[in-house]
Amino acid sequence: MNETIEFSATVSATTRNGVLVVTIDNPPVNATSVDVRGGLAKALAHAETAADVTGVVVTGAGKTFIGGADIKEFGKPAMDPTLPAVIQNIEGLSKPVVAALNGAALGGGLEVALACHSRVAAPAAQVGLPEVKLGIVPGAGGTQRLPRLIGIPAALDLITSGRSVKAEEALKLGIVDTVAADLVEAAISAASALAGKPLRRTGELGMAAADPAEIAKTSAKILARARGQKAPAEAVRLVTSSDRPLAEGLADERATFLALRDSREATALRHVFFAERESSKVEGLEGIEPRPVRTIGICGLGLMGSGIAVSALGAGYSVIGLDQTAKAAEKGRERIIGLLERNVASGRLDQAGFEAQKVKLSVTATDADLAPCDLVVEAVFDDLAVKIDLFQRLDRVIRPDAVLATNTSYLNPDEIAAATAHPQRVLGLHFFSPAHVMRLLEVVRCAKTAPDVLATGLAVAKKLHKLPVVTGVTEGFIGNRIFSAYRREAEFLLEDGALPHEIDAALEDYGFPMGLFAVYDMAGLEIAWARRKRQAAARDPSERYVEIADTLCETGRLGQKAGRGWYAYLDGKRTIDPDVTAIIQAARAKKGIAPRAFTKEEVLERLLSAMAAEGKVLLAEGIAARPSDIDLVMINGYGFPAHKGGPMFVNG
Ligand code: T1G
Repeated sequence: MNETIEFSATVSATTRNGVLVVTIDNPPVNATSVDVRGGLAKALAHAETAADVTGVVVTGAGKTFIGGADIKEFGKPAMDPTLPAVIQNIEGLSKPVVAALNGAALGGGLEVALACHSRVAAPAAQVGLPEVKLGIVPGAGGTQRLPRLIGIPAALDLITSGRSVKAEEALKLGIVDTVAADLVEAAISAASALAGKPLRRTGELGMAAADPAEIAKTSAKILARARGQKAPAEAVRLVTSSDRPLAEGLADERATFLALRDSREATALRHVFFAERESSKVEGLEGIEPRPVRTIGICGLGLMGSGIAVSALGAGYSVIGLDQTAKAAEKGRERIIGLLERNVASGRLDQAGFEAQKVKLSVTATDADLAPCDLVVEAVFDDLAVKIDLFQRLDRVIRPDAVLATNTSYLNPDEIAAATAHPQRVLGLHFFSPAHVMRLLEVVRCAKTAPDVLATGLAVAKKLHKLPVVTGVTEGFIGNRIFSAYRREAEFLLEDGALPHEIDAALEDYGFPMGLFAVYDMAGLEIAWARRKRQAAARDPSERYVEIADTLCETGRLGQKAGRGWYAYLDGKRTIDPDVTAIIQAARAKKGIAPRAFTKEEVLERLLSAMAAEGKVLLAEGIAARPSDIDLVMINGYGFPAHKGGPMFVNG
C-alpha cells in the first residue's frame, strides 16, 4: 500500500491503482470545518498535478460521509477556502472525482458529492439537504446542482422538506449512480473507468423540462405549509429559478444563505438543533450503564398503551400487553395490529417488517405473563388507586431488577413508587398522544429513582426515536405546568377583553398550528374541569380565578365532541359562538371588569411571558434542568413553532 499523505489534520489520502483515495476524518460527523476544507483543497491541487494520479475518490471515516457544514462555525467570519470554492475545484478538476458515500451525506456533504463526477453509495448511506430545518437554504450549490441532476420537482421536494433519502431511493432519483457494498473498490473502479474521458459536470447539465403548472401547484403547497417561515420560501425561489446560468444561481444562493444564516429564525432553529442533543445529557449519569431491555410490558392497551406498543415494536422490542380481561386484551391487540397495518398502508412499514413486529407482540389478562419483562410501562386509567394496585400486583410477578414506569400525566409518581416494594426502580415515562407519533417523552425522575433506572429510561427513549426530556416530580411535569400557566393567562385575557378566536388568531399567526381554545375544544374541557373541581377546596381565594370555563362546562359546552365548547361546531366546522361571547361578557360584568381591545402583539406578549415566567419557576424548583429543555417540551408537545426557538429562547 502506498504511503499516506496528510493534507491536513482531518484529510489524508493514499493512492491505489492510480486513484487518490481521500478520506475525511473529522469526528463526530466529518463536518466541513475549515481544516477539512483546507485539506480537501490541497488534495485536489495535488491530484491535478501528480502524474501518478488518474482520478480521485472522496470518502469519510466512521459512519458519516459528511454531516454538513460545521454548524458550530456559523456566526463566525467565514474562513478560506469556503465550501463553494472547494466544490468549484472538485467540479472543475481535469481528472474524475468520485464520491464514495460511506454514510450520511447531508447539507454541504451532499453538495460536495453533487459536484463530483460520479457518486457511489454504501447500502446504509442516506443523502439530504436539511438546511431548511435550520432556517437556511443550501449555501454551496445544492439548489442549483440538485435540480440539474434530478429535475426541479424532485429537487423541490427534497430541499423544501429537508428530508433524507436512503441509498436505494437516491439511486432511483439519480442522485447516486451506483449502490455498492464494496464501496471504495467500486468508487476506485468508477474513477479508473472515467479517466481520460469527458466528465459529467453537474453544473453544466441541462435542466430537464418540468410542467410549470405542476411546479406552481407544488410551490403553493410548500409556501402554505411554511406558515411564514422564510427559508422554505427562499428555497422555492432558488430551485424554481435554477434554469438560469449556474454562476448567477450560485451567487444568488450564496447571498440568500448568508442572509438567512444570521436571521433570528435560523438562530432559533440552531438553538433547537443543539438543545435536542443536550437534552439526554443528564448530570450525574456519566458512566452509568442502563439496564438491558429487550421485552417491554405495557399495562392498559387503550389509545395511549397501544401507541406505546407500536412505538416499542417499531424499535425492535418484544411487547407483552396486559389488560383487565382476555376480551380487552384481544381488543388491544386488534388496535395495535390496526396501527401497524396503517404503517404498512402508508409505506412506513413493509410486509416483512409487519410480520417481524407482529410475532413480537403477545397480549394477556394474566399478570404473571409479564414475568419476562425488563421494563413495564403502565398506561391505565389515570387514577392513583388503580395505579398503586397495579404496581403492587406487578411487584409480585416481575423481577426485582425490572424497571417500572408510569405514564401518568397528572398524578404524583412518588406516591405510586412509595407503594411498591422497590421504589428505586420506578420512574415516569410520560408519552404524548398519539404515542407512536409524538417524539416528545418526559422522563420523570422520582425522588427515589436509581441513577441506572433513569439511564435506562433515557436509553429506551433513544431506541424508541423519542426526544427525552428529564423532569422532576411536579403536577403536570414541565409541559402541563407551562400549559396550565399559559392557559390561565389566556383566560385572564378573556376577562380583560379578548375573545377566544382573537387569542387563537394571534397564536396561529405566530406559528402555532392551532390556537389554544381550538386545541382545548379538541381535547375536551371536562378533564381540566374535573381537576379544577378537585382543587377547588385548596384554591387560594386571593388568587385570580376565571369561572368562564366552568360555566361552559356547566352548560354542557364540553368541546368539539359535544358539538360546542369555546366554539360552536356546526357540521364539524368551528365557528364563533355568540352565546360563548355572552358568557364571557357576563363574567366580566360580574367582576366589574371594563373590557378593552387587545392587539395580537399584546396577546402574544402576555402569553409568551406567562410561559417564560412559569419556566423560570420550574428551573428554580429544579424540575427542569435547563431552559432549552423547556423549549423542547413546548415545541414538541404543545405546538410552539420551532422556528421561534421556544418560550425561554424568545424571552432569553
Ligand atoms: N455541525 C456541527 N456539529 C454537528 C453537526 C454539524 N453539521 N451535525 C452533528 N453535529 C454534532 C452534534 O451536535 C453532536 O454533538 C454530534 O455531532 C453527534 O450528532 C453549506 C450550510 C449527521 C445524521 O443539518 O443530522 O451544511 O452532542 O447526535 O445521531 O449548504 O448529526 O456529541 O457534542 O446528531 O449519529 C446541514 C445535522 C448543516 C445535519 C448524525 N447538515 N446533523 O446523527 O449524531 S448546514 C445538517 C445530523 C450546511 C451547506 C449548509 C446528525 C447526523 P455532541 P448526533 P447522529
